[in-house]
Amino acid sequence: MTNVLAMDFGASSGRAIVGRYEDGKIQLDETHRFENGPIYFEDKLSWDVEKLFSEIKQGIKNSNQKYEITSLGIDTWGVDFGLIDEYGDLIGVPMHYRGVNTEKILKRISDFISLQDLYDSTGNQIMKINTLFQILSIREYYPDQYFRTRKILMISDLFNYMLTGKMAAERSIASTTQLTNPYSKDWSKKIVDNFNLNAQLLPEIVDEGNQLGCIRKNLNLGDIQVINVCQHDTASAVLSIPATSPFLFISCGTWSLVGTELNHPILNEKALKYNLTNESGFNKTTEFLKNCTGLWIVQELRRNYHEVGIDFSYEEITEMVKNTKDTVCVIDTDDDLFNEPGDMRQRIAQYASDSQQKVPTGPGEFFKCAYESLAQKYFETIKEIEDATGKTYPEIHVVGGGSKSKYFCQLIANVTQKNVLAGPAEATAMGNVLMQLISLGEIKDVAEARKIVANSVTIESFAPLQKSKLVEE
Ligand code: LFR
Repeated sequence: MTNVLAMDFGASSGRAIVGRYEDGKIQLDETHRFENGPIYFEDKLSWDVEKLFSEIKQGIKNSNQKYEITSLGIDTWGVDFGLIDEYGDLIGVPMHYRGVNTEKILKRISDFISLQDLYDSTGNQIMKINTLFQILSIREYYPDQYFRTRKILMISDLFNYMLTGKMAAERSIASTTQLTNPYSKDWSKKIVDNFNLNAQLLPEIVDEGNQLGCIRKNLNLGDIQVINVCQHDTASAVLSIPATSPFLFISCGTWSLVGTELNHPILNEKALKYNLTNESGFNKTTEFLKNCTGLWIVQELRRNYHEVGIDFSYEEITEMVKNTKDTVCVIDTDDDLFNEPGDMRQRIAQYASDSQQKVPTGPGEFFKCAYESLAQKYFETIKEIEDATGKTYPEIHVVGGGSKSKYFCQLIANVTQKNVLAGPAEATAMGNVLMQLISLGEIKDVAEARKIVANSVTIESFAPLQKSKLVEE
């Protein structure tokens, strides 16, 4: 039996999960869970790096107490990073993308490069949270910090550095920066030059599976190898999809990443028009996808009710939604209005009245509006992906937390009129574990890894109800 540790940083919580591999199957065991909400630092939403690093150490200790751990990998969401000074220390506190203010910088991008050229050079969907725009804002508003910087490390690379003392940029997380070339998947010289950035700030890119080094002895955490897994959570999630032929996926957590896996990027006019992104997956595959808002709105609604003393479980939410027979308004879940933390009921109400729709009343209607609007967004995005790739796909793999809701999976199947295959729910942790096992030589390659997932978890299938039947309902 081989035990490896996946540290997964999600939007509300971080977790230490041990993957136990034996007899062609993987079992996951959560050994530590902690809050990962942003903190306010000098009025800016930020990463609580010191606290999170002690949670990583706690996660390693708990896991070591239960099992003999061979290696460790860290994954996080994309785009956020820390700045390292000439002494190897972190400058200030890394900003959290939900609080960044890059609007003014974005308006001036065309002074440096046309949007078309920016897209062609990086393949990335233009989003105001992208690392490139965050770096440019720091240079503009905090020049003292920018000019003291010697290296820029994405958050998962930063934690790896704190554990091992080694700096590197893992390829999949680097591909979320809008600073990499979509073909070579290395740093884009063109972008670095156009924006007058210092190329020395960007660490060497390493492939997933690279063994970065052992945890520093003085941390007293044992002899554990740190492996560069697919450190972008989405890339780890896609790696775990037990598909054997081309497929669509929805990696459904706080964000919903709706896309397909290709062996080349797509940079045609349609891809630009639809704002689809090309990011790097395992073995330099391309994840051709759209970053859509995901369960974020549902999570915020839950938090809104919690604040007034009402705690809804997901089961209760599903019941309420099913019992809400009236049609509800449809919102554009990607509208900027819903980006930041806040009262989603008030924002949904505003959206509904601005768009001359019926304003929801009561929790059932608010939650139903969120779920139905998400499913509608997936449907539209899938049409865009099929149009840009020129292919149609009969099935969608839904992975991540959202795959646990039978109601939601059935709704997605009905709205998209495609079969939904749900699971694994712990896709990110599973992908993280798989990459470590591949690196350690325990699993041959990704094809074998995906078979192991199929052996290890139950994949539930949802066939769409025919459109005519849906109308009758
Ligand atoms: C999902 C994700 C997306 C990325 C977004 C922000 O967790 O990593 O792929 O675009 O978070 O970084």
